[in-house]
Amino acid sequence: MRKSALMTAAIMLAASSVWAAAPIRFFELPKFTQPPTLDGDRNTVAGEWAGSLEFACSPSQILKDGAEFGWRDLQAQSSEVSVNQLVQSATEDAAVARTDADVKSTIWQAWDDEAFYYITEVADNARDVVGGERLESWWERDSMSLYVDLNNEDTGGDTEGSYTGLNIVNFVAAPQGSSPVTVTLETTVQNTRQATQDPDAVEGFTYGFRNAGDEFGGDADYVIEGKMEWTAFQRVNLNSKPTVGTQMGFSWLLLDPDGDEAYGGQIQCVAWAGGPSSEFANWVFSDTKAGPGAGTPVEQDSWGRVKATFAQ
Ligand SMILES: [Ca+2]
Ligand SMILES: [Ca+2]
Ligand SMILES: [Ca+2]
Repeated sequence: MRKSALMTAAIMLAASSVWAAAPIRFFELPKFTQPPTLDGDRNTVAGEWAGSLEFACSPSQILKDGAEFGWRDLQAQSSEVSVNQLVQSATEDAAVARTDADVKSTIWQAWDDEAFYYITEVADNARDVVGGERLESWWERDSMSLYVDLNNEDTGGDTEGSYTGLNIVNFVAAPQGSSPVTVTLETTVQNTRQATQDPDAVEGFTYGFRNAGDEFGGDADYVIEGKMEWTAFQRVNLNSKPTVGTQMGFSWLLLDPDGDEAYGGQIQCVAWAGGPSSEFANWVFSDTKAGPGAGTPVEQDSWGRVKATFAQ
């Protein structure tokens, strides 16, 4: 499994002002030789997710991010590319809250001509998928959200509550369809975030869930193995299916309430999701193989090849 070697190859675009700029990072997104089985098992067949793009999404990773890319606010654990916004829940020890013992995960990603895929293995001390002020309040449930700038427009984020082309897909840490709120799609309509769980709107967004007990070091661990079809994104604002060389902006949000009545904390991973999508990380779609038979992961020369081919 490739430990996102490109992390270290992140390029820091020179800031044109005296203000620090978030580093603009590019990550090669390998292409599946065969799609995964969405069952919450990362090895349904040998090498199912081999060679895919891998990120740690955890409080300790944010400390590493801060050390590597700098801090916006050290005390608040806000690095230039990620932020720990976990909270101490009522039943949670202060020594546990906001640490890897509260929540930590690893995310693997790849694509093919039909869809984008990811699997995340999450260690959690308490699973909470109950509640939500509104049906679409996915931030009140253990879940994973992908923020994606489908056309790489770098305009989609939230600066003052005004959005342009932001899309979010949330999968809840419970079997798909076990409640009406397990899949939420948020899109932008007239500069406003609009959420839907309508079955027609979320068709093509599917996932498998597995209760993993203490498998990853927590007490209420779980796996989400998801698929997002390009045709589903084309119903939103994706101009065309990606091909080799396509770039898309992205960020991950790991939500972690632990019995909280309302918002219970989150981690923004790899890039800030709350800011403008120009701060998102970028996938560069590649024909490097992922999945069974992917063989030896491409190592240090991959960045040079991608950069030479696709550098802006
Ligand atoms: Ca699987
Ligand atoms: Ca937790
Ligand atoms: Ca939790």
